[in-house]
Amino acid sequence: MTELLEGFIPYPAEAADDYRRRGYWKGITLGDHLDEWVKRYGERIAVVTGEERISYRELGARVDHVASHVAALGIRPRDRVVMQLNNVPEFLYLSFALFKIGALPVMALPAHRETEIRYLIEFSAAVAYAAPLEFRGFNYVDMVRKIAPGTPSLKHLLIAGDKLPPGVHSIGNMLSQPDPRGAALAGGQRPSSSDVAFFLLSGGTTGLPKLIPRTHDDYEYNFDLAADVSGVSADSVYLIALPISHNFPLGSPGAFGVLSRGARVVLAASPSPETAFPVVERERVTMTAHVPAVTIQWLNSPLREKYNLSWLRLLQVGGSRLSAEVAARIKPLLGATVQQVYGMAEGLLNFTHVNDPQEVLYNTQGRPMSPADEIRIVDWNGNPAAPGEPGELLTRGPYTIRGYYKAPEHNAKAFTEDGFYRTGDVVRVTASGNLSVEGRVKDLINRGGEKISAEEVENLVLRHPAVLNVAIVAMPDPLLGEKVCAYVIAREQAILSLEELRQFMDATGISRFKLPERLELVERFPLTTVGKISKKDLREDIAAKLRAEGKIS
Ligand code: AMP
Ligand code: DBH
Repeated sequence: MTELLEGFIPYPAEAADDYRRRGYWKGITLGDHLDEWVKRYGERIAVVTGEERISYRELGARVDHVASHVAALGIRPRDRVVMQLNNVPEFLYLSFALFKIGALPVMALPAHRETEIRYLIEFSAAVAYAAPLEFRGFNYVDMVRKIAPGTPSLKHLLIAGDKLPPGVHSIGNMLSQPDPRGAALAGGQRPSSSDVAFFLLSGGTTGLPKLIPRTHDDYEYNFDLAADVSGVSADSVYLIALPISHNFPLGSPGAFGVLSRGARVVLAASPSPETAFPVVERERVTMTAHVPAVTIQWLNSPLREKYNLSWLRLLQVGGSRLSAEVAARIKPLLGATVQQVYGMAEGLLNFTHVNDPQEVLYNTQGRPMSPADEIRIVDWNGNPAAPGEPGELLTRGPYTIRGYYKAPEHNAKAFTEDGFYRTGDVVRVTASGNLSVEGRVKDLINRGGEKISAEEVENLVLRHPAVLNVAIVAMPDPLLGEKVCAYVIAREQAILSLEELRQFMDATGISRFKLPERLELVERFPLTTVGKISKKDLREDIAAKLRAEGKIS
């Protein structure tokens, strides 16, 4: 389509021409790429889920079938669809179906709850919502039914699972019912490769998640190059244990990069050793993506001895900082080479390479994957940091966005005038030329890879009648890296416990991983020289307390 999606900031024409000329952008939509893979890899197995093995040919047929069904429902090019499917094949059928008709998935995570989902449906004016009926004891249809009366744009519920309640569309049934309008696809308006294909979510620094528009061209380059850098071949067997809608298991190289090579995607319900190890053994999994907390679980699990994990070649770890000690245990205990991945849904991906020396593999977060990735490291004044000194990482390139969707005010702060994304990460270039992630400028808590905006949590805590003021900070945690700690000044006479605060917040329907895990009641906050709350002092305070209690070393 020629007209731009409203609220989308495209790559400037000159940069786009350059990326095309240099062959980074191939000018092919994700739906057309899938057709190509189906043609090329036909009867090879594309997806394994439980006992079921789905060939490329079958995957292609199911995608087309679902595409005609959703088109027949009236879902049109550029309509937004909030997708909250977990690691089930329906995720792949529906996302590619939507890419084909040019409708735009908004990739929510299974852990999101009412607050986030209501916001995403409202903000994107979504016409449809897709989810499992139930996952980990939570009923997504009940949740969206609470939301729906307040979101008039929402017309269709597309649900995966058995025994569905009336009034929802079963994605499973779409596969078994005759194709309503095979021609819908051929006749419909076809998306162009420079259009937005879908939205990822960012941890965000202010309030609720931001929508990250990824185009067909840029995302294909993203997973194609990531597949090269992580050595995906037709024989690779890639386990998806983290939530598939996250950029890491989706496209770094993730499901899409693996499918682009004729290799095999194995879906697991959870990364826990109980669930994942039997699958790794049975399916002879050769590579997977972890956050550090999962790696630590795998390394410490007694089940490691019970299963044959010897096919595992490559363990990608990212999302939050992996400690060198943990990195060094991976090869001896799991037999796999570690690949550190420092990535972001906004674009830039950094990788260590399997042949790097141990010093690089264990102590750095790798280097940008594309020769066209531009990076700058700047000091507090925005001037280039001295070589080897830490500073904020800014980046621009053929797969890094130029702006969040419909967020002009935030974009003015999050991007430089010449289009660099301010990552908010403090990094340093090591002697080997790799990046070391040292910390953050942004006010985020990174709970084992889940990014939590301090401001979002603060706004919720402030609604509690006993709370006069609050500051949310990260507290160190040996397993997850960081957890949420709430410093609260209570109103006079008021009494507040952590349990009560958590229950109050839980009742608002926020994701549970965002709830404070420690409450510190104080009479005043430490202030900076200009009179702002000094979160630095609060972070040091809680770290000292945890050390004194023997909870961290
Ligand atoms: P998001 O922008 O929400 O996709 O989150 C990306 C952020 O996660 C990055 O900007 C980093 O702060 C953090 N991150 C991702 N990978 C790593 C890693 N390997 N080491 C340290 N931090 C990481
Ligand atoms: O944390 C992230 O967002 C992340 C980490 C590793 C990511 O988006 C990625 C790889 O693609």
